[in-house]
Amino acid sequence: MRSKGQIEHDETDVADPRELEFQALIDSDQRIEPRDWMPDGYRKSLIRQIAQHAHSEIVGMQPEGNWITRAPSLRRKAILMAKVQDEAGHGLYLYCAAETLGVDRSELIDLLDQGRQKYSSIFNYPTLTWADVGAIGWLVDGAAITNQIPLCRCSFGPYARAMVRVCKEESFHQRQGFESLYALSHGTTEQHAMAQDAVNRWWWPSVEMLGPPDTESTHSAQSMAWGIKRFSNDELRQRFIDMVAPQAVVLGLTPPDPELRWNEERGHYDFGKPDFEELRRVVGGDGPCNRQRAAHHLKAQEDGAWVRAAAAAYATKHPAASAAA
Ligand code: BYC
Repeated sequence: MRSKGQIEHDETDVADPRELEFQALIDSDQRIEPRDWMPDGYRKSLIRQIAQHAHSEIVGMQPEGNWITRAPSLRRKAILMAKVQDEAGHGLYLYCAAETLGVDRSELIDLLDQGRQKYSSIFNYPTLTWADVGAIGWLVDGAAITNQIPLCRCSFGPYARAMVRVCKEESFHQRQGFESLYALSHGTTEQHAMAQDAVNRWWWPSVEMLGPPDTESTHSAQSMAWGIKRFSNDELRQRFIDMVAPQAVVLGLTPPDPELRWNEERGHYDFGKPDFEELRRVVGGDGPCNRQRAAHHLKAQEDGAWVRAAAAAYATKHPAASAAA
């Protein structure tokens, strides 16, 4: 039988025995480890996706970091600081996972700063009020875990293992966002209005961040054949809507989608058409905050150069101490 991963090959291809072994591992749902042979396209695709994912975690600290100094209470400030630190940790696990594929994180970070690698569209939107922090936790982390739980079963071992801890922390982030938004929604009239306004602005970008529709997704078919992705962008989008639509009712907030309603026959929520033209524009660099996010990342890299140089010099002088740390 023709295996799923052979979709890009011509019938006349002479199969490389290493490729057959690789595909057999994928087809029997086992993990590919860094020491294993892998096709160049698989390696490249993973580096692309893991790097984009790592960059998203790091750039994703900016919109929420914007509210650390203005959180409304010490408790909210402590929670937000811990969450933003978690995102930094996720970025670091992911750069480590990418490094097992033979790249160095400094190369990836340079590619990001040169605009040659992407990060998630969602972080190019501004956080205008405190309620945006709750909306990000509920919707953005909600979309992120919908996408990332299946990645715990990704065929590449180091990526799949990194995702297990990331998903546990993201689930906690989603709950804190829900709780924060619930408090606002059930607070004063002004607080309720602020929560509703945040949901109005973050709803569609969160629905869109799961990627272009399947008909326009360039990588999905091959990534699914290789067991990198387990579900298509549209399947994940439906799962996300099915999760958050009933949660919105509990929150007492109305998603800005007049077509959102339960479809008994399908066993899913129907929803309106996301603005994929806007997604294309934002991914292409023309979102509300793309320039600000890129400039801030570059400045942080430059400002931190001396720390990296000092850490490297220390590691050279004291290799045993650095390995233990
Ligand atoms: N934004 O063929 P497609 C977080 C690109 S952070 C930007 O469907 P694929 C958090 C795509 O890269 C969560 N670009 O691609 C952190 C491709 O372009 P290239 C971030 C997008 O890879 C802090 C092109 O469009 N999560 O949780 O099959 C605070 C065609 O797309 C986007 C991840 O990164 C987008 N939204 O599927 C709070 C998860 N969508 O590369 C929370 C890992 C598409 O050919 N990544 N593109 O130039 C994935 O699962 C997949 O890469 C995607 C896209 C589902 C995002």
